[in-house]
Amino acid sequence: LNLSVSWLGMKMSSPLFNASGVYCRTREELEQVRRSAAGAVVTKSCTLEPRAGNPEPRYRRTALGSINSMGLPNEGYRYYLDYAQAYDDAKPLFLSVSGMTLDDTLTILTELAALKLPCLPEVNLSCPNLPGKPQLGYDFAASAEALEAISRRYARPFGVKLPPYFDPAHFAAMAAVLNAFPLLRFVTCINSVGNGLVIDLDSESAVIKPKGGLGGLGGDYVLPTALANVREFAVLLADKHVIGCGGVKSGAEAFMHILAGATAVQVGTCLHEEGVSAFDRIEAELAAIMQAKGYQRLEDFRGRLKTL
Ligand code: RRO
Repeated sequence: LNLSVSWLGMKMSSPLFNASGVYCRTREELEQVRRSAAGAVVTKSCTLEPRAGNPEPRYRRTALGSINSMGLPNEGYRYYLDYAQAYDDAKPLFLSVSGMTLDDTLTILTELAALKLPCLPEVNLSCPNLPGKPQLGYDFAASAEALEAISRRYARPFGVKLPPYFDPAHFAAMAAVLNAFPLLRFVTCINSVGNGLVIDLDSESAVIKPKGGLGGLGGDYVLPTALANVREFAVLLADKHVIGCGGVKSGAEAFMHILAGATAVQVGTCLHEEGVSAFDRIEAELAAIMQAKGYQRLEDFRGRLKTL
């Protein structure tokens, strides 16, 4: 059985890695993912300056997943560039970038390019938790403008993290934007389902403090939405890779993401709750499913979703 993935000149021994935001803010957390069974490592989305993020409580586990309004807490991009410069592992490293402005993102990417590191950026077009700042991925014209500027200034392969879309017209509109940029080599679907409200019945209260309780949903809540986004973009972006993210907590969901067309699969809420041993468990479960179905490699079923 072979669970390795080769893509964009990189080789991953497993299709699983962390979703940006989980286990990746500090060097210690990044090192835990690097030393785990994960096939790659992605950093917390970074900004020009370090940020403390939103007031706590800002993450809560629920019966069906999680809600968060972290507010982009991070150590500032130089910290992650330093980590990338010192990084010496065959396991691919991705740098998640989420400038507060397009100019900030371009500044970070320009420095990344100058360092010539073997580290692909995943540009975050979809943070749902910055008060007063809409998710860029929901504005198709602004997304096109950002991708245009990134393609011009960075001039190297890159990826984007997308918000979930909920309508075929929006899949088509965003795909048309994305397909205009050949340097855009991968999209990660999906970020959290933004601005849900979890209410605690006993206390009659929201469960997180920022934005009156609104926050991004992850976990079981989002699996079908994540799969739909992976599937639609895998079909619409024929020569790009789709990285699946959303609701993966066992080998079953990882298998479904790959069946829907994902090249690799990120783990968020489950990793937050279980720690990096989740990678061993999920990989073993995925292997067992493949074994039972008679699949030897991920390519044997990737994208081969049946429809009725
Ligand atoms: O830090 C956050 O609040 C956050 C970000 Br940047 C993101 O992209 N997605 C998310 O669920 N939380």
